[in-house]
Amino acid sequence: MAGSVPVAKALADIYPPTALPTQLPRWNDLLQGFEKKYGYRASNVARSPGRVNIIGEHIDYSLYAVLPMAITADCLLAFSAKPSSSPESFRIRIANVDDAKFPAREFTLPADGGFEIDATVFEWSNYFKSGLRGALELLRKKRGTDVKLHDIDLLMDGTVPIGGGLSSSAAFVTSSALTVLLANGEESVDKKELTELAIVSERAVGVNSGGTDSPRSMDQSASVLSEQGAALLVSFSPSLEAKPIKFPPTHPELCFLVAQSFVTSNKQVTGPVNYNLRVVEVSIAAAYLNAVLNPPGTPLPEDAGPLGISLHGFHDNYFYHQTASDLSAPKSISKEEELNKLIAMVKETLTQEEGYTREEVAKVLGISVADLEKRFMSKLPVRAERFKLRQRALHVFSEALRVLQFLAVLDRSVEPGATDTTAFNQELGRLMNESQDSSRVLYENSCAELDQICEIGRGAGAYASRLTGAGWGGCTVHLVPADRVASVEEALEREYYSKREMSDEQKEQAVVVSRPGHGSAVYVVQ
Ligand code: NG1
Ligand code: MG
Repeated sequence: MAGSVPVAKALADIYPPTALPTQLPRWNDLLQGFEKKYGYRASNVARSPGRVNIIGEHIDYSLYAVLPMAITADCLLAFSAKPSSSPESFRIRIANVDDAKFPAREFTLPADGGFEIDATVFEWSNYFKSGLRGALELLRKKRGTDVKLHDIDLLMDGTVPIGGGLSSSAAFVTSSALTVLLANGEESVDKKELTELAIVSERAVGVNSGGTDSPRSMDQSASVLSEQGAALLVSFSPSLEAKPIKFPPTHPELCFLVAQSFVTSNKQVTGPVNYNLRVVEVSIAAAYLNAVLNPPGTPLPEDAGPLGISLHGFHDNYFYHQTASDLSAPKSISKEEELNKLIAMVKETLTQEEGYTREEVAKVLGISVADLEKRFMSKLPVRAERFKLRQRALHVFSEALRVLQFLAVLDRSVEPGATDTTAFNQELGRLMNESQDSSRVLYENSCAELDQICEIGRGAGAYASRLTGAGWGGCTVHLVPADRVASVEEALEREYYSKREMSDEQKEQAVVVSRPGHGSAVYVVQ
């Protein structure tokens, strides 16, 4: 996770060879556009990609590791800077190649960084401002309060679809912060610092917060820290860590195809019956298991976090270790074995398929219904008669296990003599398909359209098709051999997209094909 954001002298340092024919003209247009707009040439381009989660869905807020990757689609910010003429303020001019949709903005801001960002309205330049504010804080921390700030001119080109579950926001915020740091004289930017500042900055914009404070850091981590040809294992405990996991060079034919469903699930509106309800359900399930399986009086952790409930509930630091210490098995049992044990315990302990009422849960926890609601549902209001603790817990533990199994397959496939790539791909595919089954049946975060898209993908030759991101609509990811990409795209068009009313923009953004790509980079214009 250490090191600086790489400096690129050529586009080949940023994209895989297959992407160059489309990227070269795009970059030329961007640089020419900058010169035309501002009357002089850009000095640099800051670049951060979008991301897609390959496997590990709805387990980040239980603090289990997830496996996203950076995609080719990205946010580019061409920029140039000069020292501000005033010590009290500095000027930002930011424009977008799509100026009909994202009109140019100009603002003069106080040098002390004390400016507001109105998160209640959608304003595209807010994402820049939030990266800017985070970057200024870091600069002041490093250099003291009297940093001499620069005026910056920028032109943006973003290809990550907005609201498509590919984290266009993280791409925009990280490239903005990177720009501001470089424009203000940082010679190099530490990747870890950039990631951490972007996580905090994006929270401040407040958009897409969905009412939860899950470690959404997977987005910024994947955008900044990814390496070409590798997925990124993001783990959250004991602290945020990210480790590139290489796909074997013998898998050149593997592509990830991301297909939108164009069913939208607005977390703000549907949270009480989907995303937030799941967060509450897993927290209650952890408390229930704790009460039944751990010695009497074992408390729930006090550091319940900003929600006032424990998002740590399922993680090894808490329930899992305490329970594991009760087991006769030696401490050294593998994580896989521990997860398997947990799955078995859930099956024995949480037997009610139909779910649990508030009264039933409260009784087992030894608290009143009012206390249960206060403890688990006051910060995240939910609407539910019954909580499906068994199914949600089984999903979390089995999905965490699948992430480990996915890593193990990748590990085996890079061993010398491992030549049967098709067998490995099929195994990776099987795990991703099982993830989809678990989402559909146990976590119930799929929907008819996502299920249909997955069936179409698999039918047309994908090794795997699953929803990615929160679900209930949104986006799917397909593991596809390169020679089947066209057939999967055709099948999706014929059997899904052609049957829907779609705008031209949606048609353009429906499918994105990518291999695991580079994270953030800065390009120096020659
Ligand atoms: P998406 O829908 O890609 O934003 C959301 C959460 C993730 C994770 C996934 C489910 C936000 C911003 N992100 O992802 O942290 O919980 O759902 O795996 O809420
Ligand atoms: Mg986002």
